[in-house]
Order: sequence, then C-alpha cells, then structure tokens
Amino acid sequence: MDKLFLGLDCSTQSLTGIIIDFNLNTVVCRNSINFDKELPHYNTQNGVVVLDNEKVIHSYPLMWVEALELLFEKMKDSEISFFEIKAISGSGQQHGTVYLNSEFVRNIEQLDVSKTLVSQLKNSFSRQTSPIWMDSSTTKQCDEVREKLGGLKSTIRLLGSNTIERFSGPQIRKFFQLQPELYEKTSIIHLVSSFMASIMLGKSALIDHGDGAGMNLMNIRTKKWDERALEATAPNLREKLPPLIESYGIIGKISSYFVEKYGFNPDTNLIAWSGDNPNSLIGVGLIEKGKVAISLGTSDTYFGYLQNLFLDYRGEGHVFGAPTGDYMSLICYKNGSLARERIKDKFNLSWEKFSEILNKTPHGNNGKLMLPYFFPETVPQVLEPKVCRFGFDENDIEGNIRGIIEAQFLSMRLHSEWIGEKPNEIYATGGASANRDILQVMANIFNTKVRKFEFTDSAALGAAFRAAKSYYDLINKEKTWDEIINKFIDFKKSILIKPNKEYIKLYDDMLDLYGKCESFILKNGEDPEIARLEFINKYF
Ligand code: XUL
Repeated sequence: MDKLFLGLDCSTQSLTGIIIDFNLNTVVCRNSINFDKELPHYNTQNGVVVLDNEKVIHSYPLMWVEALELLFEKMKDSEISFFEIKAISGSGQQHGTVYLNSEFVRNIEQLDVSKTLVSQLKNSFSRQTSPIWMDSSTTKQCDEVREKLGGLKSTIRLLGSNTIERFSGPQIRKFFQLQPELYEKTSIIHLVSSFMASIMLGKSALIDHGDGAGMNLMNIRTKKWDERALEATAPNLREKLPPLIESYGIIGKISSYFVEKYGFNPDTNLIAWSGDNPNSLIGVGLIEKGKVAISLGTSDTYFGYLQNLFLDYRGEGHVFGAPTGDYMSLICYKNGSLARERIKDKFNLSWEKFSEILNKTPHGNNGKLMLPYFFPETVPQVLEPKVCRFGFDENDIEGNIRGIIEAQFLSMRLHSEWIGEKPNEIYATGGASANRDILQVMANIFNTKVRKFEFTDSAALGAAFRAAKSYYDLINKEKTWDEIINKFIDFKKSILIKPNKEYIKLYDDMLDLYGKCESFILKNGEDPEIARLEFINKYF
C-alpha cells in the first residue's frame, strides 16, 4: 500500500518528524526533539551558541545527528511501521553551512549498525560548529563579494538576493579568510538540509534549488552554481560544493544503516531536502498568486509563491526556488519569537497573560511605537541591536506588549510592498500562529483575512507532501499539488480571522508613522515626534 510518507524538519530549536497517511488523509505520527532540553550536553540556548561576540551565532551539526537518532528511537515506538514508508524528504533551517573533511563520505558509506551515528560521525568535520542564519558577522565579506559582482543591482540580478550576512557564501568566505588551513582541509560544504539528507542517504546528497538560492552562490535564472560568485567567494569552491538538483528530484534510496537499525524498507526513496521556508510554502498549500504566508517562528518570515522571477532591487527581499520548480519571494526577520519572548520574560508573563494584556491595550497603542531590534535585524538592515521606544519606556508593560506585536506587523507590511499587489488572504503558520490574539493584530494591520490552520508544523508537513508528490510521479500515479494539499489541509476546519474595518485608517496612518520612526533612527530622517503627536490627537 503506497500510503505513508515521512517529513523531517531540522529547525533552529528542534528536530521534528511527521508521517502522513494517504488513505486516512491525516498525520499519523508526530514527534519532536528539543535541542536545549533533550540534548543538554551541547549547552545550546534556543538551539544555538554565541561565539566570540553576539554577532557570531553557530550550532552543532553533531547535535542534529544525535537528535536524528533520538527522534527515530521515539518514533519507532509508535504503532506505525517504518517499513511501510515509501519516501522521505526533509527541511532544514536555511543558510547554515556544515564543513566536512575527507572522512565524511567514507564514514556515512560504512556505518556499522551496532554503533551510534554520533560515535561514527564525530570525526567527519573540518569545523565542529556551523554558522547559522542568526549569524550577522560577515558584513566585510558581503561588501567584498558584492563589489566583485559589480554592485547591488547586478548582484541581485545574478543571485536573486543581495549579499547577506547570514547567507552561506559570505560565511564560507569568512571561514576561508580566518582559517585557511581548515578551509583547505574541507572536502565538502553542505547546507543543514543536504547534510541531514546525506546521512540518511549514506552518500553525499545534492543541494536543491530552494535552499541553494539562499547561498549567494546560485544563479537564480539558470539554477546552476555561478562561476563569478564562486570565484568571488573562495578558491576551489566548486570542488567542495555538491551539485544542484530540482527540489522534487529523487536523490537515492535510504542507507542500509536505517534499514537495519530502524526497520525502514530498503526501497524507500529519498527526495532532495530543502529549506524550511520553501517547505512551508507547500506545507501551507501556497501554490497560487494573491495569497501569502507569514510564519511566526524563531525567525518570522513573510513569503509568497511566484510563477515568474521578480526581484527586490532594494536588497531586502529574496527569491528562492519553490518546491513546484517555480520561485518564491521572502523577507526574513531575525527578531521573531525570541524578541517576543524577551518582552514576555521581562514581565514574567505566561502567553495567556501576554494575550490578555495585548487585548486590553488599544489599537494604535496610544501612539506608542517600538523599533524592536533586540538582535541584529535584516529587514531593514540593523547590525547593532537597539530597541527604540517612542512615547514610553521599557517598564511600561502594556506599551511593550502591544508595541512589539504592532511593530513586527507594521514592519512586515512596510517592507513587503515590493512583492506587488496586496494579498487577499494571509496563511499563518509557525509556533506563535497558535495565538489567535496575535493573528487578530496581524489581520487588522494588513487589513486582510488571516487563515489559521490546525497544524503549525508546516515545514515538516511540506517535506512529507514533497516526498509523496515525487513518489507518485515516479510510479506514474501522478497527483497534482492541489490533490495532495486538499487531502491534508482542511480549509473547512481552519479558522478565518477577519480584519476589523474600524482600524483601517488608523493603521494606514500608523504605517506612515512607523516608516518615519524607522527613517529617523536608521537614515537620519526627520524627527517623527510632531507626526506622532498628531496621530495621538487624531485617535486617542
Ligand atoms: C530565511 C531565514 C530563516 C531560516 C530559519 O532566509 O534565514 O527563516 O530559514 O528558519
């Protein structure tokens, strides 16, 4: 019976696995490993370690491997037989790079089932830690590469994005510049997604067009490694990078290690892994224009499906490959859930209490506005963290709670304008999308309906959908994306949150004001105080 598919998601804070059943049209098994809690010996905080200074943020690839073993140990105790799984795909936090030595491929090819993965892979790294998407330490390298590629516009035209601190290319360049001997000893550089795929495959896996586009190394039109970008980044880089493949490409059969150890079927197909955002695009069923998704996770992202290539020449937005073979647009905020948690924790609140206060506070926050850069931000670019408050201070509970939530959505509305037409519906996903009160603020600020699904694991679900799609194509029982999505995403069971029309004008004006605050702090623009007082007079 061709019915079970596994989707894995190696995210910043956890590794999640879900199995979907095509007969029952539902998720039949879900498990997750939280890195901080379940692998405390790595000493991570929110899945990461801060090295040298707060701009240098890494994680441990060996921790992800250990989490994989732990996850399968947990999942195999469920009633579902791994043997029935027909295909597997996965998702990884984007941009993070894993540096492997010449032992790696031999090690994964010859895994001994009587030993753990960790014990057999620990000598495979030329660098023990992986810089991840939260790292903001490569401004110098970004400038160097951009200049070599002919400046902002030509870089974006070539790669689909400006050179960005967290993207893999500038990170690779920094490693080459600071530790040239270790760079030299690196045989393969993987992304989080292709690294995890390699372990399950028992061979070095390919990088898909979705995640490949987040490296500042892939030509966004030809979807091939770009010679100029490779050369501008580091010497002999092409030899160290795996080839690229379509996101729906089959990369091989599962490694015998997993067959023997956990009872998978040796015929199980592995589909290329991709980044968490491309996976989420399909995981929320976004394959048409006019709708966008907002994922509220460790990072907050705003993304949409693009049938044709469309670029942001201001350099804040990105274009990646989509699982369908087309494109997707995205903007990413580093100040996502960790920034919301800063406020919640400062006042020692539960999420329920946080919501209660949010609901009590008036729309427009009595004219109190926040620029919430608790961490370096990418949209807009802010390299030194700073939190700016207009009309209140850090001890004002109500001001801070509504301040951060309104700031996050005002900023998204302001900075997503390049994507074009206003969306007619927003799909909400990610952990914090479970909070209906936050979604109501989102709906009001965008003046758009927000749809909240039962399921928040959109990246893992998207990976399982991708596994199913490629498998059915392979056995000539093609299913359309719509068929797959409609089987598992029950629009009738989703909740539709409507914008409150009463606040349309207020938030249009507040958007303007927010833009003025941003330009005052970041671009030496005019002091927004008079405009803020006018706003207060008008609405409060
Ligand atoms: C996207 C980005 C983050 C990571 C982590 O560009 O950096 O969303 O994928 O989730």
